[in-house]
Amino acid sequence: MEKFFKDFPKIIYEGPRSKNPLSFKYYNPEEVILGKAMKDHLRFAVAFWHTIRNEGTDPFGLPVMDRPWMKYSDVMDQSFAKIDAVFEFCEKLGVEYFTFHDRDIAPEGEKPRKSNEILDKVVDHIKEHMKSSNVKLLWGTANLTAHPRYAQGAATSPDANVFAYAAAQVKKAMEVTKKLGGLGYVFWGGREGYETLLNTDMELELNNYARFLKMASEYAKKIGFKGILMIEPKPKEPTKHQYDFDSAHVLGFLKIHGLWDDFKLNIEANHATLAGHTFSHELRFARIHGKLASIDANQGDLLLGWDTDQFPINIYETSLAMYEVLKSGGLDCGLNFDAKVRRSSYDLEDLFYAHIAAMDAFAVGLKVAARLLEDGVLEEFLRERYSSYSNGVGKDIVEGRIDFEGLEKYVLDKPSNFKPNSGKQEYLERVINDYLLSVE
Ligand code: XUL
Ligand code: CO
Repeated sequence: MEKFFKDFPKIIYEGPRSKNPLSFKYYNPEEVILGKAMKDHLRFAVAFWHTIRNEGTDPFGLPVMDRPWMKYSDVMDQSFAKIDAVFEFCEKLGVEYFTFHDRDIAPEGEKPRKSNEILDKVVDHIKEHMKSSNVKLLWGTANLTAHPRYAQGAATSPDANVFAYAAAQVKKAMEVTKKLGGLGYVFWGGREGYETLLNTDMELELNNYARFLKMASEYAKKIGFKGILMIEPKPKEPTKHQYDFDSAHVLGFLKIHGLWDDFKLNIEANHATLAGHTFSHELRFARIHGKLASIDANQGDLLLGWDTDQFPINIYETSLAMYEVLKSGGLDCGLNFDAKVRRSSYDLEDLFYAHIAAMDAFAVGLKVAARLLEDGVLEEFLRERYSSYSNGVGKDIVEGRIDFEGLEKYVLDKPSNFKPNSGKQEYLERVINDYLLSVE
């Protein structure tokens, strides 16, 4: 039954020439690209916390968004209404997945036992919707940042009681994610970090974080959860230094602590920017290590040093991102719009415009990336650029057949003024623009 979005049509593909702002110009869900439907390449998800729960508060202002599902005085009625809203919104938009934190969908009770009971009621309501809907859960997670007990971290809190509260919360969140058929479960180290080393036992905190993650992974196996466990890197915010800084950092951490086989990565574009990387850098690093599982699709603002979580519309970035996704053989989960409309975009229709623009931006990205791959332009260039490693001394290096002495012998009587071929960056940048400008 339509409750909140009655005034909106079902959003459909109308092609690039359509003037209808409530239609897709490029996202054509059933269109087959490289043997797979667009919707299956992309697996878009609506993020509950931004799209349903966010009312536009910021440190300087009150709620400004008129969200009819937030207007219920009874807290359970409101929780059910929020679920009704997410299903209705996804169905109208033609998005098949959503993501949530435990405390997005259900309020906390006075004891963890009570919180679990409340959560179960809401999860049952979700299950009811799922019986008659195509909408599914991409991944679930726990909110280990909002409550005051987590003010100094959760798994890395200085207080073991907090570690226990966090463990109980994640245990339950994993159970409900399994119950709802989630494709994955995300660990974002919300306050797992520090403000000052003066009061921080970094060694204990890092070891505790690893202990926590190991317990989580063991529990997932114990309950037969088949989804992917993922860590979502972020360098800072809310803490000054977050332990899950970036892909390289997290993968090193997994290796050091014997967790390599237990986790993959959920890469967020804006977190890459905060770490001083491009989005594609983070995706590439994850991909070449076989760890690219999912994406939080958003974008930051290069002029602002915080996590602005804007809807992704930069087609240059989405194209290079989808290139990494295709090279990776696809995502285990999908593209979650961890993105919010600006505070001044408070109409319900702004939620549609934002998602439509982002879905079209990734559809363009997918098309461009598929053509780049089909034509093999970048791959051919790389093959050529690194060709000296396919034979002669290069092959000996790669295959471990030569040492420093052999290499010295190889160069000793060669001319000193050797330099490799041009890197041709501008040529390649133009190639990418040509592909972007000819997308159909
Ligand atoms: C915070 C962030 C989170 C995670 C899930 O920056 O990205 O919302 O995606 O906890
Ligand atoms: Co995120």
